Amino acid sequence: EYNIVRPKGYTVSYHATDEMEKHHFGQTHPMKPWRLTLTKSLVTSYGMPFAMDNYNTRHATYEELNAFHSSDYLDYLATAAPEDQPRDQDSEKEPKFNLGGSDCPLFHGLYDYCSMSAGTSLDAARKICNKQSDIAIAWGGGLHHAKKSEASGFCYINDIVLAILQLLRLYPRVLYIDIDVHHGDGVEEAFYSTDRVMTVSFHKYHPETFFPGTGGLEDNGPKSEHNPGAHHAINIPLNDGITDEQYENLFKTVIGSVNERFRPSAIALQCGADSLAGDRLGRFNLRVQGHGACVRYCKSLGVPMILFGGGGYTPRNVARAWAYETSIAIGAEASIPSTIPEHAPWRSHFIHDTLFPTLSQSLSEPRNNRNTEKRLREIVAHVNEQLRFVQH
Ligand code: ZLV
Ligand code: CA
Ligand code: ZN
Repeated sequence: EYNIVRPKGYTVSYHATDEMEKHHFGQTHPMKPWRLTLTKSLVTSYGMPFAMDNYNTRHATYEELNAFHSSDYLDYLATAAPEDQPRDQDSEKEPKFNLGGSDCPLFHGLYDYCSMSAGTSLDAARKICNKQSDIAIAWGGGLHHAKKSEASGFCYINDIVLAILQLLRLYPRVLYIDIDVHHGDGVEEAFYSTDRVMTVSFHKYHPETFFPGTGGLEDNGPKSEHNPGAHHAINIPLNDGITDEQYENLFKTVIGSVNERFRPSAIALQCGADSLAGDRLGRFNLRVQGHGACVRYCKSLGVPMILFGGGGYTPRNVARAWAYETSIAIGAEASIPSTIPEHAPWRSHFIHDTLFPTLSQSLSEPRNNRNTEKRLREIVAHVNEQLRFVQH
């Protein structure tokens, strides 16, 4: 109805399931799976499903999860009950595998939730490998902190690592890019020692006060020159309040150079929406347009790509960003009106009826920008220095 047509010459697939969205981390926990429902409803009210292949995701199997995660960890994840949660009183009960703390609580249906998130990303990766999609969208994935044998920062199963392992069966080099406000430590660690995956994370960096505290500018992979992974981890540590203009410039400069040197055959882009202004946990001043510009730039590089979700703790803004980025994937961003459709469910939940709120609409008080132009130039210079070591 908004003149949304199938893109000519390429295919976009959308991977989701209503089942995942019904799970709850707990009343006070910032991660709200319901944001996926809000995203899907906005995408649908704009008529975007007509321009994509839409798939209902299945659960990933134990064997599929086992491609990265240890059996010990998976067995505990599959059987641990919310009752096993250590309480304040019985402090002798230590959380196993970091499960059951306040960041990674045990809740009913946890294993189902995790295997669906992974199923979404694995389905996306398979569509790319089969050449049935050029861009595959998995907003239910993007859980970048999970480790081989440990839950971390709201993440239990690292669906991104699982998806990249699939891509590596076909594609010689995969570029992982992470625009979540947090450091993509789990993905970086999983591919630390290989030169077939380059990881680039943009994040707020402050070791003492901001999770997870890793991802400094000088952390570029194994220090030994004999290790193939040397120079293949790129970290862009940022301060509070970065603006669209600064972020977009930095993103295009860094990713442009990385693309030239590394020549990726596929891209995995984690689109965590907690880097938007007004996010409950984030600290940046990005608008939906600035966040989306990163997706548009990656699309312009012309290699197959998976778009993952990730963080994002102000659901109405998560839905805005991921709906806008879906429109970029299908090339419909010029065809969709910036006013949220009259018939969109939960329309009043968006507070402002635009897809693109201004900074003052997103934030009650403006956040000071602590990123100087000088520091951003130093970051670019350091990245270019690292890339000199990367073979064409
Ligand atoms: O967006 O948490 O700071 C991908 C992602 O990147 C911490 N966690 C750890 C270190 C000590 N703890 C604090 C424990 C807090 C437990 C509950 C919250 C509850 C209410 C409001 C905020 C938080 C919170 N937790 C804020 N930051 C944390 C981080 C984890 C951040 C994970 C980001 C995940 C999905
Ligand atoms: Ca990041
Ligand atoms: Zn995050």
